[in-house]
Formats: sequence, C-alpha cells, structure tokens
Amino acid sequence: MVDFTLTDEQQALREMAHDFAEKEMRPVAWEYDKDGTWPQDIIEKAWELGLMNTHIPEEYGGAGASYFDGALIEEELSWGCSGIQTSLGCNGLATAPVVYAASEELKKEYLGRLTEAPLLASFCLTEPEAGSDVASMRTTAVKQGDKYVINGSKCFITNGGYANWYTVYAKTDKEAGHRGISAFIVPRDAGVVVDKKEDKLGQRASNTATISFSDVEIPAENLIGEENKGFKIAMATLDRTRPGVASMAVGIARAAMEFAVNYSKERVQFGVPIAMHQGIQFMIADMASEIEAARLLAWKSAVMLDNGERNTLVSSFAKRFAADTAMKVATDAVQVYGGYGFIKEYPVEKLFRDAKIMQLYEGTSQIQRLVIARETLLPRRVEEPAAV
Ligand code: COS
Repeated sequence: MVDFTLTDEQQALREMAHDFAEKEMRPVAWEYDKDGTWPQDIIEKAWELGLMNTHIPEEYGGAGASYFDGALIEEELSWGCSGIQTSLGCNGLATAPVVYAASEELKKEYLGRLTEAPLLASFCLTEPEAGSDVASMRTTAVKQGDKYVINGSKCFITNGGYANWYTVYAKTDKEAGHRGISAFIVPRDAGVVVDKKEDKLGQRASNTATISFSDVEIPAENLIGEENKGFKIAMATLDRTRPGVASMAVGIARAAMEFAVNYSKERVQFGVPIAMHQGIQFMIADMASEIEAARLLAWKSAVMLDNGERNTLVSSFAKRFAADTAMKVATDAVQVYGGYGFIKEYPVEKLFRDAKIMQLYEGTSQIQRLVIARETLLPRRVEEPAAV
C-alpha cells in the first residue's frame, strides 16, 4: 500500500526541525542575508541537536537517518533560511562519496571528525572551465610513491572557506575523459588555499569560495574507492543528494507561499482584501498544487534511495521540478506583494533571490532535463545499481 502518512517519529522529527527553523533561523535570516554573515552560532546549535550529518551512519557517530527523514529536515530548515541551510547541509554532500565508496579507515577518520566536533567539509567538483561538463575538469592528481600530488583550482565551493577537509575530484588519467577522474579526501592543512569568497545574489549567509591546490601532497590512502572511478562516484553522489536539494526548494517555495497568502488577506485594493480577486487566487492555487507535487517527487526520490533502488531519473524529476517550482512560486509571491515585493523591507525579495540558486547548483535545471531525456529515451534497467 502507498501511504503518505508520517509516523509519530517522523512527525516529531519534522516538528523539531521546524521549531529550530522558527526560533533559531528565521529571527536572523534577513539580517544574515544582508551582510552575508557566516552563521557559525547556528551551525554549532544545529550540530548539537543532531540536525547536521544526519546521513552519516551510526558507527561513525552520525544519526544514520534515512533519506526520507533527511528530506523532512531539509524542507523545514530551508523554510527557515535556505542560505543557512546550505551551510548546514553541505556536509551531506561532502560525505556522500565517502559513505558510498571510501575505505573503512577513511570513514572512521574523516566522518568521525564531523561527528566529534562541529566541523565542516566541502565537495569540490566544479572548476572555472568545468561546470555542467564535469569530465572536462583540469585539476590533476599525480601518484608519486605513496602520495598523490594535487594541482588545480575549484570554484563555487560551498563552505570552502571554512572546511576542515575536502572531497576533491581530479584527473588521474588526462587522456581518458570521464574514465580518468578519481576522488580524494584532502585535509585543509595539507595546503589548500582559499583564494576568494564570492559575493552572491542569494543564499548570502552560505559561504561560497574558490580554492586552489599547488603541489598539495596527500597520502595515497586518501583515494576514495578505485582510481579512475571518480566520475561515477560523483554521479552516484548527486543521485543521493538531489532529493535533499529538491526538499530545500520545497521549503523556499512553502515560505514564499505562506508570506503571499498572509499578505493577500491583509492588503486591500478595490475595497476588498486582494485574496478575494481571482487573479491572486489562481496564483495561490498554482503555488499550492505545485508545492504539493514537488514535495511528493522529493519524497519518492528519497524513499527509492532508502529502498536501495537506483533513483537517477526520479532524483532529476524531483530536483528539476522542485527548483523550477521554487523560482516560480517566489516570483509569483513578489507579484502578490506588487511593488512592495520589490522592496528589501518585505520578506519575499530575499526568497526570490534565494530560489534562483536551486535551478543552478547540484546540476542546472537543463542538466536535470538532459538526464531525464537520456533516462527516458534510453532507459537503463531500473534495478541496475549505481555501480562504481
Ligand atoms: N550513476 C552511476 N553512473 C552514472 C550515472 C549515475 N547517475 N550517470 C552516468 N553514469 C555513468 C554512465 O553510465 C557512463 O558510464 P560508462 O563510463 O560505463 O559509459 C558514465 O557515467 C558517463 O556518463 P555520461 O555519458 O552520461 O556522461 P556525460 O559526460 O555526458 O555527463 C552529466 C553527464 C551531464 C549528467 C553530468 O556531467 C552531470 O551531472 N553534470 C552536472 C554536474 C553537476 O551537477 N554539477 C554541480 C556541482 S555539485 S554542487
């Protein structure tokens, strides 16, 4: 039987995350956005409460939560502030390849660091010349004896300025395209240089940095999985993290809709609250139905992971639809506010800016469509695991 009812435990988890979002994030969200304030205080509180590192298995000190439970948390925290949530959730992206493919020793050491103290890790895939086209990356890792020597630069790295360690993708065979990429754990103190903090349109409380490696030496054991299997590790990672990003997009959209609904009941034009006008009602109706649909896709993509099924197609459905919904809902929320929606004093302007990144990071909406088209036109067998 298909049942969308949450268990008592899931409801309690959702309430706990909502409470945190309401009491700890909302009161500072617009202020932190203004100056791009780093939310260290909120990171420490969230870590203490177990709202970070949720997918790290219990044997390494994490909560070992299901992807579905993670989706519930991600929606609520993103409702609070998606910029702060991007910083809170980034460990999930950095650790997914480690949980998926790293050796026991690496898991103990590096997952353990994050569960023993409120430290951060970053996922380093994108480069100035390799965004959607991952296989064209130029960063190299050359094996020298029992070490790899890494050279190159990575951009748009969430939490890059604050991370204790980095999951880094680099070419180990420059001639082999996507089959020549490997994944590594690079501790910050191996010599990672933070070149630049980006000044962004939205999600301004999250840290986005450009980082570089100049002859950075790491032990050969820091290779994640097998050499030259990094591309598939990256793809399998994104299959696992896109459901959470979809849930974050739902959180932004829900926040924008709530503001729009409340405002439409207060704002009077032509002698009645604007909620009485069909033009507004139809916008609200589209918001409500599309948010519900986006949430169901996000949940389905998470439940498939929990069931051990390959979710590439549904993960891209969810990320694509939820991200585009967040942008549309936030845009319409500004419309409901009219001219006031364009003014920083009113809340929806921030949500409009925050929503935009959902269509860009962890694969643009166009890349999601590309994945959907490929999986639809030339489907791989659904039971085929995301083999490394
Ligand atoms: N799981 C496991 N393996 C996968 C996979 C998945 N989800 N998707 C693709 N692969 C495998 C393919 O089966 C193929 O394997 P073989 O080497 O055995 O043939 C290999 O990976 C290459 O696949 P493909 O030909 O589809 O690769 P492309 O170079 O065309 O790239 C896209 C595919 C565009 C989908 C990929 O580069 C991508 O996701 N880009 C966006 C990156 C992104 O999200 N960046 C954001 C940064 S993280 S914030």
